[in-house]
Parts: sequence; structure tokens; C-alpha cells
Amino acid sequence: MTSPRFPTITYMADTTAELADTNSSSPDDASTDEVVAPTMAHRVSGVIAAGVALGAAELLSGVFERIPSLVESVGQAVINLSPAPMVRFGISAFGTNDKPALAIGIVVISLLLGGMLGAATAKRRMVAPVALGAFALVGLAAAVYDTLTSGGWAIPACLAAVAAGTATLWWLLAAAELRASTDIPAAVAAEGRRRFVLGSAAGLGAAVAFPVIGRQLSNRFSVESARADVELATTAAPQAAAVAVAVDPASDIEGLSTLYTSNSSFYRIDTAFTTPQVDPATWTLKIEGAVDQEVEITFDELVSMATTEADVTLSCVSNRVGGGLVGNAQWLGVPLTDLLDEAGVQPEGNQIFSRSVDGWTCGFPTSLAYDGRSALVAVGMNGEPLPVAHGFPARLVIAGLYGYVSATKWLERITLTDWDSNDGYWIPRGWSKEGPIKTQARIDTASQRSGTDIVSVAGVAWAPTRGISKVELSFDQGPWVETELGPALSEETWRQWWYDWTGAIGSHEVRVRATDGTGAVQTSEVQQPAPNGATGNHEVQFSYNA
Ligand SMILES: Nc1nc2c(c(=O)[nH]1)N[C@H]1C(S)=C(S)[C@@H](COP(=O)(O)O)O[C@H]1N2
Ligand SMILES: [Mo]
Repeated sequence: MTSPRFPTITYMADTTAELADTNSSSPDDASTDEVVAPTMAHRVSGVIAAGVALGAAELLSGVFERIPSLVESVGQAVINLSPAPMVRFGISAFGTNDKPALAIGIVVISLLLGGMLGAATAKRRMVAPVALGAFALVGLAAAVYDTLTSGGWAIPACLAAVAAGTATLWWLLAAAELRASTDIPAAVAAEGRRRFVLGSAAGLGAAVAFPVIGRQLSNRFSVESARADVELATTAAPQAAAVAVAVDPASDIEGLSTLYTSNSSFYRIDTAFTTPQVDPATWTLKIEGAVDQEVEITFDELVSMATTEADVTLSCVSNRVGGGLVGNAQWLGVPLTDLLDEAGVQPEGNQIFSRSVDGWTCGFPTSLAYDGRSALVAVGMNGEPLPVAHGFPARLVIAGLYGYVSATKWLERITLTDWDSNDGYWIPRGWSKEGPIKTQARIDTASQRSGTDIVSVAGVAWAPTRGISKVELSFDQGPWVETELGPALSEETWRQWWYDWTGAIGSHEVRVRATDGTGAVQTSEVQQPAPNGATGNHEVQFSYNA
């Protein structure tokens, strides 16, 4: 991409000069609009140039650790600046895929703008560097705003994007115009066509290869290898417990959630567009605020203290009735109260306010950490160091509280503070200050067992810290019938349940309700996730065909 303007066609120098003339005069002369009326080729050129511009920036961010990805910075800025209802919409529409959806959105919008840029640049060459420069400034502003990157390092990426995008666009437009000219010999038009096709193909190749290579290279900067070196206290792997219940019918009901959710299928919800890569060698956790003495602890110290295991079901407040933003894991960590006692909590420290490395915060009443529930600074999840997406090197796991008030990932600081003087990230964005998990039941499957006349209806139910004592189903608005229950790992985890139904051929519907350990039946009142968790009975349709 070195030739900035026209492909040189030596034997037709005159015509080329003439074309260049037409172009340079066109912006001030409305009557020449027809000559450069936007064509498909102009738009295609712009789309390809935009792709090359984005790709060049991504490539640089892969080569140099400090150069941020502009797409990531813009994505993070979109998340941070979006009004809360929009973020909520993103989570409810895309769930765990909200980040890929946002990244695709940013790229698609950039490419569409590129199409417009191609048309505008065909009329006036300087539009390309000016407009690309303006977009680069948006990227730069986003990078400066991004807490995880140092903004200045985005400048080389911005310059690369502007230069690569402008060069590509000018080159392709020149070829496109030559190709489309009417008053030149056919051979020249053919040459223009050839150049346009080859140039487009090369640009397209670069637009795809640059970011792919960049993303690939940037994997070098991940903390995956540091994570792989972590040696956790050897504990009974969760599989041991799972094996112990393998004799349960639950284990062979197809479609039923496993008792433990594997790390790879555990839902992921957070506001971090890029997973924070925290070097455990330099990371520390601070406990401060209303305490007798501040405590600062290294990762190695934390790991050596982490011998407490707890099976805890974690749920997102955004989970809709029947939704997948819930999972059960075996967590390994240090009881939060051990660390708090070391610091010495003072009476005014009635809120445990925590902060992650990327600035996300949340808080819950200090009394809850002391009421006997599992409350861990966790370093392990299902027998492995915390996956990076789930908070490596350390996170909070507090049984019975939705994640948005309690489960800080990439934990960096715990501040003991007054309940009223600090609000976590989601509180001013329309969510309740307190977030106890509501009793819920989900139907995972309602399907005919092959070769039988039985329809297996099965799922999970949870009411962490209260436990589940009963699950009931109602078929076709009929009376409630009790299901079988799987093992209760603890009162802080979900329980599997299942029921063998037989009945008339045709389509049916089934609703579920759970009763918690205190005897309280889950409410059938329908409530949306905001402001403090969805309620209502999950209901599905199924058909039985004999
Ligand atoms: N740093 C950080 N921690 C966070 C969040 C976040 O946005 N940033 N989201 C919370 C929310 S809303 C939930 S539901 C849980 C989800 O934890 P998981 O992604 O491990 O399932 O993390 C919590 N911890
Ligand atoms: Mo959440």
C-alpha cells in the first residue's frame, strides 16, 4: 500500500493526468457530481479501506503489548457510557455473548461508515484522511478513558489506521475510476479493472489477516501461563462428589443440568470488554477502610491460606425465569471473615465494599459475611485456578447474594465502609442496593425417553442459603405434583429434580415451582429482572407422540 494516489499507467499518461484533474476540481464544482456519483466500487473501496484501517491497528496492538486494541477500547467505552437500560438490554438480549455481539456491532458500523467514506472520498480525496483521523480520535479518546490501558500508546495505532486506510482507499478509488472511465482506450479500462479486482482482493486479505494475526499475537500477553503455574491446595475434586451421586437417576436424564457446572460452560457476566490480565506476581489484595489495621496480602500468601471449599450456586440478577445465568461450582478460597478479623472491622464498617482492577465495584452488609454462610475470597473453581474470565487471580463468592452485589472478579481491594456512603456500580443504574437471590426453579428438559411412553421432565431449583425442600409441577394447569429431588450438596447450591410423566397424545404444558428450606413456596407473581431479580414460574410446552 505504498502508492498513495493513482496506479501509474505509463503509456496513457495524458489520460491519467486528465482524470486527476477532473478529480481535483470536482469538490468545488457541483456540476461534476455525475462524473463521480457514488458507485458500488466506491463504496466497496471504502468498506475495504475501513477494514484495513481497523486491521492495521489490531495488528499493531498484537505486536506491542502496550498498544491497546482500539476496537476493545471503544467497546469498553460503549459499555461504560451506555445508559443502564441499554447495558441491561445487551445482557438480556445476548447474555454471555454480549461482548462478541458488541465487537461485531462496532466492526459492522465501522465498515458501513467506510462505505460512506468511499463515496465521499471519490468526490474529494482529502475526506479520507480527515474522516479517518476523526474516527481515530474517537478510538484515542476511548483508550484514554479506558482504565486498563495507557491512552498515549493508542497514538501509533491511530496513525497506522489512518495511514493504512487512506492509502488503501486512494489506491482503490484510482483503480475504480480508471476502470469506469468512458473516454479512454479499452486497454486502460481493462487495466483499471484488473487493478481494482486485485487491489480489492489484497485489501480484503489484509482486512481479514491483520486482525486475525494481531489477536493471535496478543495471546502472548495473557496471564494463562501464570495461571497454569498456580498450585492449589489439593482437595477432593468436585467429580468425587459427582461420582458419589452417579447412581442417581438424575445422571442419565438427557438435557438435565449437571450438578456442578463445568468452568467452560459456566455463565459469564461482567462489564469488562476485555478480560483483565492480572499478573499474580505483582497483584495484592488490600483490606482497608474502617479497620484497625490495613492488610495487604500477596497471591502466594492467599493461595497458601486457601484451604476452604464451598459448593455455591451463583446467579445473576439479570437472569430471566428459565434463563441460563446461573451455575453451581465448587469454590476454593479463604474465608472472608479470616481476612476481615486480621484487619479488625470497626463498627462503622457495616458495608463490605469491593473493587476490581478495572474499577468495577459492589457492596453488601458486613453482617452477612458473619452470619454463617459461605463467604470466600476464592482462588479456585472446580479444582482449577480461577479461569481468567471468572476472576483470576482472586474473586469474592458470597452464598445467597446475586453477583452484582457480591461476586467481584479480579478483586483488588476490600473497603470496610458505611452502608450509606458508598454504592456499587449497578446501584445508581437502577438496581436494588441489596440483592438476596430469589427462589427459582428451571425446567431443563421435557422430552420423551426413547422407546418408552414416558416424558422425562427435569431441571434444577435453587434458593441459596435456604436450600430446596420440594419441587412441584403442574401439567396443563392441573394440580401440583411433587418431583423426585437430587442430592443436596448444601443449602447454598441448587438441587436437580425430575419427574416421569405419562399422559395423552398431543401437546402439553408444564409449570414448575420450588419450596425453599424454610417452607416458603416461590412466588408465581411475574416480575422482570430489574430491580432485584425475576420471579414467576418457568413454563414449557412439550408434545407426546405415543
Ligand atoms: N470485576 C467485575 N466483577 C464482577 C462483575 C463485573 O462486571 N466486574 N459482574 C458481577 C456480576 S453482575 C455477576 S452475575 C458475577 C458473574 O460471575 P461469573 O462471570 O463468574 O459467572 O460476577 C460479578 N463480578
Ligand atoms: Mo450479574
